Amino acid sequence: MSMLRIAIQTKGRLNEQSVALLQDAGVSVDDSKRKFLSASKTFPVELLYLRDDDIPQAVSMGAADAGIVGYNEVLERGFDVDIADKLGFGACRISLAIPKDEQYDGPQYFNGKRIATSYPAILKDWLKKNNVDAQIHTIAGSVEIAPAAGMADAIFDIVSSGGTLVSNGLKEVEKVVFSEAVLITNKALSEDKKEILDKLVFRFNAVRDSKGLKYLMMNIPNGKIEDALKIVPAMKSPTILPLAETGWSSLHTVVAEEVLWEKIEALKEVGATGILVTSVEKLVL
Ligand code: PRT
Ligand code: ZN
Repeated sequence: MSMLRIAIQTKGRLNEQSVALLQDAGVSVDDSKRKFLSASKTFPVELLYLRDDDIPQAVSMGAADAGIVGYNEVLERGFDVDIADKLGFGACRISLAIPKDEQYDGPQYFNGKRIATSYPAILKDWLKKNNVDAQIHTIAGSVEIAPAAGMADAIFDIVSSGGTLVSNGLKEVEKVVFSEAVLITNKALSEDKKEILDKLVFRFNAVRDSKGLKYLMMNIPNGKIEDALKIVPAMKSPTILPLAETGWSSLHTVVAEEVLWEKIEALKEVGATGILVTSVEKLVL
């Protein structure tokens, strides 16, 4: 039987969430005896552990059928792969930043400047689009120290909270690319591998759709059901079950976590009792 080979980051920022997402989707791999390649016993997938830099190429060559990697790497490397899913973690942007006391008046600021980056291809493209003539200095790590070290006038680097820029006396002036972890796939997957991929993407969606949702159960006097439903509009039609006690029902529904407390308060107000909240693990819409 076919197996879908998925490349994930060996270690680093995306490793843990990639493994967690796969696990939530029913693809568990014995992590204790981790080799560079390990097969799941629960789903026809094997994991190939690579540096994130190498994942787009591995997928475009077919050394892996799919990969989980930052969109920033996919864009920079320029290999021809498909993006099968956006995974909702590893969010960041690639931005231009300059010393904080400099006056910034638009892209032309960078004319004649030296810019340090690990993303030369994306930067080159942006400079060209904006008609800017600047020097690109490609460096592998610690790009943010380049200006203070006198190696560059500006940087083009990944930003998430912005804390690293601040602590290096820099300010973000252009947000060029927004990125998150994506599932990339080889362009020529066999039919049976495509079938595995489709199942996996379906499961990823179910995991994502359940994020931040709570399942709510309560007892409610029959005369108040209508009021309650105004507070918690159900996804399709709500589940309402009669209770043994006449005149009362049990109402079940799903609500977003951020509005949970206000919904509970409003439901109590209309007479709901015995309100029980549990988490939603998967949601298949
Ligand atoms: O070893 P390997 O080559 O596999 O890993 P790596 O060191 O090249 O990459 P890694 O693990 O640092 O990041 C993997 C991916 O995580 C990146 O390609 C992005 O898609 C994503 N990501 C999300 C980030 C960040 N957020 C991030 N903040 N990658 C790097 N950073 C860096 C950023 O450059 C800055 O220096 O973290 C620092 C802190 O950022 P602030 O703004 O929160 O201070
Ligand atoms: Zn890397």
